[in-house]
Amino acid sequence: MSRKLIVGAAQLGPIARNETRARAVARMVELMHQAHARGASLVVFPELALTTFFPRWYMEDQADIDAFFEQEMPGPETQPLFEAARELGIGFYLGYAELALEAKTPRHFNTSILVDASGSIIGKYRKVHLPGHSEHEPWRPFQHLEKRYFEPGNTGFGTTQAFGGTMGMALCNDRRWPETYRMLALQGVELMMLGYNTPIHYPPVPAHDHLQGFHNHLCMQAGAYQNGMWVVGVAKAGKEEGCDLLGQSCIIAPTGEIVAMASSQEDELITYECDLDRTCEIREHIFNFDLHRRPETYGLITDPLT
Ligand code: CDT
Repeated sequence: MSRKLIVGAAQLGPIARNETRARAVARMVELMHQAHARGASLVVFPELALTTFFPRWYMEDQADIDAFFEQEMPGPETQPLFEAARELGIGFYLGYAELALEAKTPRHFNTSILVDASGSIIGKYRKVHLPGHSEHEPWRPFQHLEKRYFEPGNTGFGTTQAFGGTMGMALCNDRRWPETYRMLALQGVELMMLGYNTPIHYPPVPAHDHLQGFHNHLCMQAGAYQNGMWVVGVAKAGKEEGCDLLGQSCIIAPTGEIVAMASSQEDELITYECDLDRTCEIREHIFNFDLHRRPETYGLITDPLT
C-alpha cells in the first residue's frame, strides 16, 4: 500500500492585534480549500495561529493575557476549521495558546493539536522549549515573554498514528534543539509538523539578524536528515505590529533537501507529495539507530546536572 500523502504547509501572513479570531480562521479555511483542490490530506498551520504573536508585549493584567488564550477547542470561533476538515476530508495541525483548567488550577501552554479528516482531535503537544524571558526588559524594542505567559509543556514528545504513518509535533524554538527530533525519531516518527513565529531581529545578539533564515533551515534540514524524517515547518510571516517575522515555510525530505518553500511573507500554501517510505533510505542505512547509535556514551545529555 502506498504511503504517499500530499501535505500542505499553510503559511500565514501577519495577524494584527485587533484582528478577530473569526477573520484568522476564515483565512485558514480558505487555505484548506486551496489544499483540497491540490489533493492534500493534511495541512499544517503556524504556531499561535489564531492571534497576533502576543508575547511581544508586556502585560500585567491576567485578563488581558487570557484574552489571547483558548479555553475550549473547538470553540465557537474555531469550529469552522473542524467543519472544513470534515467537509473536505482533510486533517490539520494547529498551534494556539491553551488555557486549561487542571484540578481547578489554570494552566497556560503553547500548544498544537492534530485533527483528522473527520474533525476529531487525535493528538496534542505542549511546547517544551520556551524561549525568551520572564520579566519586562524595557531595553528591548519588543519583548519575547514566552517564559512569562506559558509554562513548559507536560505532554513530552508523543506520537500519533495517522495519515498512514507515525506523526510527531513540535513548536518553533523546539526546532533548534536536536533532542526534539531525536526523541520523535526514536519513537518512529516519519513526519514532524512544526509551526513558528520567528522575529528577524534578535535583540540580545543583533549581529545574528541576517542569519535568521539560514539558522531556520539549517536546524530543520539537519534534524530531518540526521533522523530520517520529513519535516514541515510553517511560519507566521511578515511585518506584524511593526515586528518583522521570518517566512520561508518549507517541506524538507528525509535527505535534508528542501522540496518546497514559500516565496512570500503572506498567506501562502505550498504542497508536496511526501512518501513516508523514503524515511527508510536514511533509517535503514546511514542513521540505522539499532546498528550505529552508542547511547551508552551519551549519558551526559540526560543525566541531571551536578
Ligand atoms: N516562537 C518562538 O519560539 N520563537 C523563537 C524566537 C527566538 S528566541 C527569542 C524561535 O526560536 O524562533
